[in-house]
Amino acid sequence: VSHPLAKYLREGMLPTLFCPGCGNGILMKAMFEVFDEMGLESLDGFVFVSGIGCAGWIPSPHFKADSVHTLHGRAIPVATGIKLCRPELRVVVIGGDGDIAGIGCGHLIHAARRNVDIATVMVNNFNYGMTGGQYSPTTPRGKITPTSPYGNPERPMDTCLLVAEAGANYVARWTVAHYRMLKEALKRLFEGRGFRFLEVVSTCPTRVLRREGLTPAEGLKALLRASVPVRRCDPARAVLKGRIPVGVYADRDEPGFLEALGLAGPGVRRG
Ligand SMILES: Cc1ncc(C[n+]2csc(CCOP(=O)(O)OP(=O)(O)O)c2C)c(N)n1
Repeated sequence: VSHPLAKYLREGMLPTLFCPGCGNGILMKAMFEVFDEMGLESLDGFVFVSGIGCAGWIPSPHFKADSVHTLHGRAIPVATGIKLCRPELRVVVIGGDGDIAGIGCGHLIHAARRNVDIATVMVNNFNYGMTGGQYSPTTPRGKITPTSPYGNPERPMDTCLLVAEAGANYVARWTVAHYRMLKEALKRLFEGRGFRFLEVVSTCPTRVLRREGLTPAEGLKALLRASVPVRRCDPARAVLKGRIPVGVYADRDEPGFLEALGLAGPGVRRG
C-alpha cells in the first residue's frame, strides 16, 4: 500500500481484522497519524503489549512493531517487566475495558500507584466485544446484554477517577468521535514519565449498536451527545447517569517508578 501511514502497518493487514464500523479502526488511524506527526519513520524503540480481546488486536497483529500478546488481563504486569528490564524502550499497553478495568483491574491500580513509566490505552466499548457482548465493569446500569437479559444490575465505574486517585501522572478520557482531542492526548501519552492512562470510549457496532438499532455513524453521534466536560460535572455521578465525562483527570510530572528504583533520572546512564 503506498500510503504515508502504511509504514506502521504490517503487510496484508488491510482491510483490518475489525468489524466494519468498529471504533478500533479510528483509534488505529489516530495513533498512526500521531506517530507520523512525531516524525517517526518506524516504530523501532516501541514495544506494544496487549492482553486478550478485540482492542488487544490493535497492535498485534496490525502494527509493524515489536509486540507481546499476553494473557487476558495481564498486559500491565508484562509491560512493567519489559520497562524495568529495558528502560530505554517506550512501552505501550493497549486493551479493552474488560481486559484492563475488569480482570486486570488490580494490576491497573498498582501500576498507577507505583507510577510505572508506561502508557496504557484502554478502549472502552462498554462490553466484552470479543466473547459476545457480555456486560463489563463500565456497562451502563440497566443495559440489556447477553449476561443481563433483564438489564445490567451493576454500577458502572469511572476508571479514570480510580487511576487518577491511585497516583498516575496523566489520566484522560476522550471518545473516538473527539478525533482532534484524542490525538492530542495520544501525543501526551507517548511522552513523559510515570504512568500515563488514556481511556478511549469507542463503539461496538456488532455487539452493542446492532442491538440498539444504530448505524456506526449514529453510534459516533451518540457518543458526542452523551459526552460532558469532566471539569463541568461530578464524574462519578455523571457515569452513573450514563454520561461520558471527557477531558483530563490528572496531569502531573512526578518521578516514575524507574526513578524510585534508581533506573532513570539525572545521572543515570540509559541503554
Ligand atoms: C482468563 C481468561 N478469562 C476469560 C477469557 C475470555 N475472554 C477473552 S476476551 C474477553 C473480554 C474481552 O473484552 P474487552 O477486554 O473489553 O475487549 P474487547 O473485545 O471488547 O475489545 C474474555 C472474557 C480469557 N481469554 N481468559
